[in-house]
Amino acid sequence: MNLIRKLTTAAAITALMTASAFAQTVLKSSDTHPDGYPTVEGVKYFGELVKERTAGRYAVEVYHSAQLGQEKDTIEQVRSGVIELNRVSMAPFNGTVKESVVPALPYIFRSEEHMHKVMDGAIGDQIKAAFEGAGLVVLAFYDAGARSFYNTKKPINTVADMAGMKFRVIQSDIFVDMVAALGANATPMPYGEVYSGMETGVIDGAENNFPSYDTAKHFEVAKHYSLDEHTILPEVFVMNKAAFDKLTPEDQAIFKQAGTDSVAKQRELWSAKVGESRAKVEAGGAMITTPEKQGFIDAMGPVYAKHITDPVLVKMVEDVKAVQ
Ligand code: GTR
Repeated sequence: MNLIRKLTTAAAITALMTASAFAQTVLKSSDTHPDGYPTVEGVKYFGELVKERTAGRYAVEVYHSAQLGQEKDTIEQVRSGVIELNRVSMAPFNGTVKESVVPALPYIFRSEEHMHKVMDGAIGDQIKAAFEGAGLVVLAFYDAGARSFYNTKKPINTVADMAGMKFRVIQSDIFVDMVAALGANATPMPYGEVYSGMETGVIDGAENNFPSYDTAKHFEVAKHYSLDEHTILPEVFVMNKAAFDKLTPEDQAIFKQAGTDSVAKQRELWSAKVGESRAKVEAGGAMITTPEKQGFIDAMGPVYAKHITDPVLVKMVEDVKAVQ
């Protein structure tokens, strides 16, 4: 009797374990960066929190290193539901979600603290609401520091040094027009093609933060990094809205909270990574210069004049500036 009871209990436990194992839903998330990069780790941390808080019913698998494709393609995948999650930059959404233009504007933020205040507050909520129109739920805004120009040819000290140079930019018209306003030429292309583009001379340079310049090994071919810090462009971690809507209200709250909780973790990893990458690229031969930044700021008038005409965006820009 005792033995039978023991066996039955063991069988019941096994059955339960099997059932819960089968009940687990694994959500796919994409990232262009390699394993260990702060955004990849931020999403992994989100996944751990979700797994813990749903008692293992949900788990997240991060396909890092562009395993699922380049950023623009993976945005299509998450919008159509082929994948449930995605961590990308804000800029490739500029043509789809008009409110995403504002944080991508050159010199809109005075500092990273200013950007945090904006994205963590009412304007951040306004941008989140706008993403729903594109079939996406924003789970987090992550840090990506400041983007600056780098190139294979020469140090850039003033706007005049930019004349006629050819830069790869992230896939957004704001960036194309920003480069034009500086007297240079912009070629939007996928991130994964930038290294060879610079190596073969198709482009003279690109623009990014230190961790990307480091981990994509761009510093190996483009030694001149000029700290013009034209954007403090946040990253965005999104979920397919239909997949989110299928969750129970309790699980939706868990996902949202895990997203919020992963921000602190990502920001902490990010600030450590910036210093680490800067040291690494300098050791690798990169020459970092601080250009005359005011000239870059003053050249941005046409970008604002062209892209900030919609009253909603005009108001948003004013609101961002008013955030202290
Ligand atoms: C990085 C960003 C990536 C990608 C890349 C790019 O800073 O983290 O998501 O957008 O820039 O320039 O394509």
